[in-house]
Amino acid sequence: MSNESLANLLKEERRFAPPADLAGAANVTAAAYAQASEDRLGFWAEQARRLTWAVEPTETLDWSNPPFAKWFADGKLNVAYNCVDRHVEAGNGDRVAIHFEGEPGDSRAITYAQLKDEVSQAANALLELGVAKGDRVAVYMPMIPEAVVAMLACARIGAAHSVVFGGFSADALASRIEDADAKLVITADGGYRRGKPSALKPAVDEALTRVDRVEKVLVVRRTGQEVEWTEGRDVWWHEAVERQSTEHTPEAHDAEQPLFILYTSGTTGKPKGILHTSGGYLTQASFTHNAVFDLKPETDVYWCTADIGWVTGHSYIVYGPLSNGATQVLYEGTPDTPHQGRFWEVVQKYGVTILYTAPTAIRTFMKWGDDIPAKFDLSSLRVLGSVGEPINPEAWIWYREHIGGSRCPIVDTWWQTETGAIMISPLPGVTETKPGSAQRALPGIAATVVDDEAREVPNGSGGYLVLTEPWPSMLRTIWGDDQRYIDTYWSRFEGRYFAGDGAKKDDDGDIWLLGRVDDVMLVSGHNISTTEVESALVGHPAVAESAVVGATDATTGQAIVAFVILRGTATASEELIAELRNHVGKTLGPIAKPKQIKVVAELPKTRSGKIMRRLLRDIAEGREVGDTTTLADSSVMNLIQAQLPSGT
Ligand code: 6R9
Repeated sequence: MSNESLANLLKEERRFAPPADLAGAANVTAAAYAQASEDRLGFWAEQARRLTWAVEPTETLDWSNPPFAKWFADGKLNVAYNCVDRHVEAGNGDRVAIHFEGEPGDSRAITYAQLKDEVSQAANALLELGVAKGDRVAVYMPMIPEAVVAMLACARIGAAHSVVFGGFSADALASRIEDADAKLVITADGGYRRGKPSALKPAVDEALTRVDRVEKVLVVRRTGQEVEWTEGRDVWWHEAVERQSTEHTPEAHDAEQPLFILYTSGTTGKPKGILHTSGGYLTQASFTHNAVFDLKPETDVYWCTADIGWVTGHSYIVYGPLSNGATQVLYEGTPDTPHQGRFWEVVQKYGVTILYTAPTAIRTFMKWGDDIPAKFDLSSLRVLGSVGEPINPEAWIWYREHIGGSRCPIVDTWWQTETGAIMISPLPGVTETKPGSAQRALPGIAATVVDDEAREVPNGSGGYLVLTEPWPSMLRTIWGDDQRYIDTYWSRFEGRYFAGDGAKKDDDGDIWLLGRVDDVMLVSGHNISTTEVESALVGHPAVAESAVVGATDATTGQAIVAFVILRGTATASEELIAELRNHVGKTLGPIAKPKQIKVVAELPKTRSGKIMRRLLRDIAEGREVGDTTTLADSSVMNLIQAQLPSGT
């Protein structure tokens, strides 16, 4: 994206100042940037004191063996104690930790005192089942409170959890169980999805025909559906956990005790087991959740719509919010069951004040129509967050107007499984926001954009996003493969962390994310980002969503092929396609005009809502479609192919 002719892409001029009342009472002010830039390690040492340590750390960062970091290494703490017990000890045991809303409409409120009892019981049960400190436990669960309890119980006893998306296949589950060498699997009979029970246990049974180190399977009864039972191996949660004592003394673990492994979906090759540890991870999860969402634990009702199988669920459902004593909503199901207003009904029911969701969801709501959220009372909302992909400016504006009542600041948060916590984001009481930009590295974080030769690019230019200093919640390695950790993240640019994302700095030095560098297109010698063409398309009133890929082309090297989903009111026609091509040409310049535009009903997405462009490239280039195991819905590819005339 070094090309001059594209330097003015995404000319987005709209600006939104933080609301005065929020700015006046914000948890974190502009002073934090200055403080952290003067003394970055001192700043993080201070943030670590948000937590309760059994042994206070005296050392902040050990970077003597880069890229292997140790943070707060001589400190000791218990992560579960920090997320649960200490709030009870501080007199907040009666505060609701989790408002659980099941898809069928069943609900349950769990206070911090109850959560403490349940986590303690689960910890006792894990110990009884033979799990010890240092072991790994696989968690394959629906979005129910027991999933949170299971993760915290592991943390409490010092076993690392490896959460695998409930939607992944037996194959994907087996390879992750094997790679982490998990001893126990925690699962459920099933969960509710799209109005019916969806089984989980059969995938575990099948996975365990392929791996032999798993000793026990702990099964939560959620749907009551029939399950196969392996005597001696399978244990019901309600039998093993509920009879345990509610007393369990949390042991103080080292700050660098492994907390969890989470596999990144990885578009190619073997999935990478990203390893996170305890003290640094919790420090940054807690700090960022407090700073970016401006959480006031006494009054806010927070809701992150992610699945716990995604890193967003780990850091912003479990560890960030609970370490901060938040009251939050946990929703089991899909946004359109039993109706397309389900999310807004939940916001209204619980008086949600902070909502954190993904661009893919926002674009879906746009497609469903403005009239749906308009039927609900959303006036409790005060901060809106976005994560997972670049948010197109038009989706950002829609989110602000139709969900945020044109009053809530939007925080577009850039981070990764590997970074563990938010890295680049506006602060809601400080930043004048720009639709489509994550803007600025948080206090204590160092990020920039470099060119091919690792030179920092000037404002107004694009290149590769890099992180230039270690940060507390950084991944410590790839589980079992230190060399791959070095090769993947620390070898492209000497001494810097290569995130794999393209980015641009605007004239103010604010950062705009442009998508994965593997997705960047090269058309007649020009680098063009998929994100920018997609945003131009979504900027047209007929388009709800789009995915753009570069397909091999004899004359131009790559040609831009766009897949679009139309808004409810629009119909496909040759005139519309021509109009969309011209619209992109006008917005971005003629070079960015898609050669082909294909109208489709769905796009292939991962469970966390990321578009899998690799699969669309296969279609655009007329190849057999590649590995679809991490797709949320594998039938989508057939649907797309069936919709397109053959040979296109
Ligand atoms: C948290 C999470 C990481 C990749 C990342 C980038 C994309 C996430 C983004 C964003 C633009 C944002 N991404 N947030 N791109 N703006 N606000 O998503 O982790 O699943 O590991 O994905 O997601 O491409 O590199 P993970």
